[in-house]
Parts: sequence; structure tokens; C-alpha cells
Amino acid sequence: MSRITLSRYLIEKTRSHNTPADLRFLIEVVARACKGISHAVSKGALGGVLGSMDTENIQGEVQKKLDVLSNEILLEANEWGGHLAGMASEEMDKAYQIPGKYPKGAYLLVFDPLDGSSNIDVNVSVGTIFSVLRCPADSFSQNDSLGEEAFLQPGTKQVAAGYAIYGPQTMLVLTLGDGVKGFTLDRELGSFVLTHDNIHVPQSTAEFAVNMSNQRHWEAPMQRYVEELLAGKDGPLGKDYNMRWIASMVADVHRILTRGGIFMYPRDAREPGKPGKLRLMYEANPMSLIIEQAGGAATNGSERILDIQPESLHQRVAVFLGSREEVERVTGYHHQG
Ligand code: P6P
Repeated sequence: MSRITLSRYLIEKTRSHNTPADLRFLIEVVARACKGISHAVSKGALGGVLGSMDTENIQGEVQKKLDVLSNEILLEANEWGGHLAGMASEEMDKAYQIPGKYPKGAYLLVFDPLDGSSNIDVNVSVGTIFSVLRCPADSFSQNDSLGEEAFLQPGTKQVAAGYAIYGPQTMLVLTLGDGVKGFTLDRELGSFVLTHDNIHVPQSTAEFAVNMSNQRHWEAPMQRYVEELLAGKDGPLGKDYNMRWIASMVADVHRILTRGGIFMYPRDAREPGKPGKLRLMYEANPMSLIIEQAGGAATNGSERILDIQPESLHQRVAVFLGSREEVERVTGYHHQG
């Protein structure tokens, strides 16, 4: 059987589902940038790019050299193509304005260029997460700056979302709104090849992902739910659960897409008033669209993540996502209060 590359998949989508040519071009450019990031990440210490800068991003997190490099790779790959009205990134305080010498296009690209970067120096899988929105007509101008409000759209407005995971294999996982596909990078050809044609999250699971060291900071519903998970078959849930926590959202979500599970990052008492650690626009929304498109569910404990109306670019949110049965269960605990 001839192998279907990402390019062929996208061209066939354009023909059969009217995927606009400039959206196809956008995805191909992002995929090419992810190949470049994969190459830089895989060099490790040999590339002189491990370790930290002496700078912090808007999250107050120390920036790794690869964070900044990955961000630059995505900006430089996308700014000239004429398919974007602007970009936003975890690594930049403000929206990125397309330089005046280049034409602007219909889409907005929002990304976490290198998620999980605290794991880079210990050689654990990391990834790039991206989300594609349409630029609202009333925000678009070839000449004027793009305001942040153009990006503040609920996750249901995403026209595409995906991630690259830089692990034993480099993979691109993508949804254009009709299912989830997985492409594995063939390093000899330099092409992403379709290897997972229809990724589906198992409805039920016996595996949960949470950073247990935060347990004492959780609110009561979360405490109760995890206690019952830990009680296993002797408790009310009637089955034993396994636990995994990689502390790299891309790797944890990829595992859940592959074999089921529930990923949890609840808000906690460490940062009162903050709704959670993870960012809505470029972590929770793209991952929630992918999970839902694969048959799973994603909430912030009380409402569907994709329905949340963003109020700021770097807004945070609590995240419960994965196997539908388990997400509905934990959401029920939060509704009981
Ligand atoms: P903690 C990585 O920094 C990240 O944003 C996600 O990729 C990951 O799921 C989470 O934070 C890990 O957080 O508090 O366990 O280190």
C-alpha cells in the first residue's frame, strides 16, 4: 500500500472536504517547523541548546534556550506565507504582528512552541501544541496592528488543532474537525507519514494522570475523587487504577489518546484566585478539541473547556480530559461540591 504523506492527506482533504488551500499550506508550514524543532531538540547537549536563558516568559517561568529557539522557528516559518493575520505564543507577552513587508491572511496561529520544556534537560518527551482560528473580519487589516481581542475566541471556533511530540518517534497528531490522525516522521524521507488513521480514546479507563505532590492543595471534590481512585477495587469505584504523570502535557495526552486515561490539572490553593496552571488558548483548547474529536471529553471541572469564552491571551484553566466515562465521573464530583 502506498504510504500517505501529510501533504497527500491534506491535498485529498482539499479536494474532498474543501479544506481551504491556505489552511492546507498553514498546516504544512507548521509541520515543517516542527521538523526543525525536532532536529534541534534531538541534538541535546551536542547542539549547545540545553539549559536556561537568563530570561522569564509572561508566565514567570525561566525560559529554556530551546523554548526561545522553538518559538523563533515557528515565527520565521509562518510570518512570510500570507496565510496568517497574526500569531500568539506562550513565550511572547503580546500578539505577534506580521511584518508590514508580508501580506496577511485569514488565520490566527496560537502555540506553545515547546511544552514540557522542564523535561528537556532530562531527555523526556516534549512537544509543540498549536491551535488555528479564523481572524474575525472586523479585526482584520492589512495595515493596522492586530488587537489581542481577535484571538479571544472559544475553543469551539478552532478550525484545526494539533501537536508534535518529540519522543522515541517524532509524530504529528492533527484534527481538522473531522477526526484525529497521527503522522510519524520518516527521517530518511523527511516526510510525515500517516500511521494512525483514526485515533479514538477508549471510553473507559483504569489509569489516571495527576501530580500527586499537590494533593494537600486540592479542593474537596478533587480530594474525594482521587481518594476513591486510590481505594481501587476495595472502594466505591470497584476497580484498581494505575497512575502515570510525565509532567509533559503532550506526552501525557498522547498516552491517553493511545490507550485511554484521565489527565487532571485542577486549580489548587497554591495560587488562590487562579483557575489552574495550564493555559487555555494554547494548551487546553487545542488538546480538548483533539480529545473530543477522538471521542473523549474535556472540562474544567464544571463546564466544557471548548465553551469557555477567553478573557485574556494567557488565561489559565483547570483541565480534566480523556476517557469520557472518567471525565464525566470527576465532573460529577465537582457538581456535587
Ligand atoms: P507540574 C509543563 O510545564 C506543563 O505546562 C504541562 O506540559 C504539564 O502537564 C504541566 O505543566 C506539569 O506541571 O506542576 O506537574 O510540573
